[in-house]
Amino acid sequence: MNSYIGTVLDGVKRRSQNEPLFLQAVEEVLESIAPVVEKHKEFQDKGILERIVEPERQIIFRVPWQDDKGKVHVNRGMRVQFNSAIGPYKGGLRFHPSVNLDTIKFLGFEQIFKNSLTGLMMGGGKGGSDFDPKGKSDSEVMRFCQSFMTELCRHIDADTDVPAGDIGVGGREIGYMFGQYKRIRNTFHGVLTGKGLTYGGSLARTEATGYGVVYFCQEMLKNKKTSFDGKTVVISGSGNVAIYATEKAKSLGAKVVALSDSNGYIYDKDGVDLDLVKRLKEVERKRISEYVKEKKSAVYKEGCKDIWTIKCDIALPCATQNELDGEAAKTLVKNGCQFVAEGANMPSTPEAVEVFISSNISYAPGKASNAGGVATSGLEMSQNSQRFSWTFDEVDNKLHQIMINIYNSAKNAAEEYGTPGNLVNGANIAGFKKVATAMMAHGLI
Ligand code: NDP
Ligand code: 2IT
Repeated sequence: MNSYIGTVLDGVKRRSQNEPLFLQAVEEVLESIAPVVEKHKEFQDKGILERIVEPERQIIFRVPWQDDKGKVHVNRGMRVQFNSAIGPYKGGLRFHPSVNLDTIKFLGFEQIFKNSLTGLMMGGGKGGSDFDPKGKSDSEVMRFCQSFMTELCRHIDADTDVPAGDIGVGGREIGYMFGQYKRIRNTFHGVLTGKGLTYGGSLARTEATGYGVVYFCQEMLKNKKTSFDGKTVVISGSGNVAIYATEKAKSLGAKVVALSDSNGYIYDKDGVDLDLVKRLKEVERKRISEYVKEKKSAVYKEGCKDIWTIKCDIALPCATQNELDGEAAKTLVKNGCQFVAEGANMPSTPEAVEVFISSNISYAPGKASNAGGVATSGLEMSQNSQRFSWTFDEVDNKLHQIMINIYNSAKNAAEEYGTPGNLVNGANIAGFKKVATAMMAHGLI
């Protein structure tokens, strides 16, 4: 390993011993960018790597709220403003009981390079809370969101830091948080993305991450002179990303046979009934197991990991980090899977990534293939600044072109730096170069 990178990594290990996810994300990026660092000695002279692995600012705060019975609860809220070299901090908010600073730091770090790849002016940030929206009433979710924003609103602004959704944060939560921001700050501007269409949201933002994953995968398929048509697809998760990846894959002629949640997965040999999934998950907020009660052709299995044992041509992990391990990757490859594009952030463990790369299948890391969500958030910001809104097709066409551009940037960077076909290296290198160049221009800050 390059000695500069080795030293920086040792520093991160020393300071972040209790942050395994953050370390995992940093390790992958630093390994990938070694050839760039070799070529640009000035990055070492100016301490670019030491700076890029340290957030510019971390905000951690108390979020007190009352449930419907009047009982007081306290959750922890946080926002990591990681890097603003190329634009205002931008990235989602995650509400899930597993959330801690490690989670938010890994997501914020990934976001720096993802946002850079989109070609838009967005820095990297992420936030969230260990609040669990599952099983809570609308009023409880509203009170939590209002309390969360009462503190967060001091730290964000349309030109400073623009949060959006992630796991556990969708249109409902964004609406409550926007309302509270507007009330306290007395300004109506695009401080959040993923807003409702009646108050500044963008058409196609709901669909964007899932559609974007499929657009990216379409480029991988084209590169191998094939297409989605007639392919069997397995998608993990059944949330926002999974649902719209399913929709787009189906519209291109693929058959999506499986979806999951954290309890288990469904297998429908006839192809999943998306209208039913949307009703169960988006409207009724039920578990995916309910699907088999209404669809007799399908089976439900407890435990989400085994979804990767289903034979498929294309796998799209769209649930959460480290959901696909080395064993699962080997099984997928053994069963003939040729394409893996990540909708989730860091869903494949390092061992799984190694299996995909060494077996020469086409593999896209999340920071490239799931960038369509944040890219369309960037388009929402543009529309808000213009006080204007574009049609669904205008936004969708821009999203599609951005995904093609990201694919080409990653592919070309991988070739230029000596690892053709390795989109992990390509995405990290292409994302890093722009941010590093901007940091150089800004001097030591
Ligand atoms: P949602 O909350 O809409 O859905 C999350 C899905 O993943 C649910 O099916 C959930 O199941 C499942 N899931 C969550 N945690 C776990 C877990 N620990 N084990 C197994 N399954 C789990 O979130 P999104 O669809 O928005 O996000 C999914 C992934 O995509 C995340 O990694 C997110 O960071 C990433 N992403 C999202 C973007 C967006 O625009 N929304 C943009 C780019 C990336 P359950 O209901 O049981 O919890
Ligand atoms: O991981 C991600 O890119 C997101 N959750 C979307 C972030 C955004 O600002 O739209």
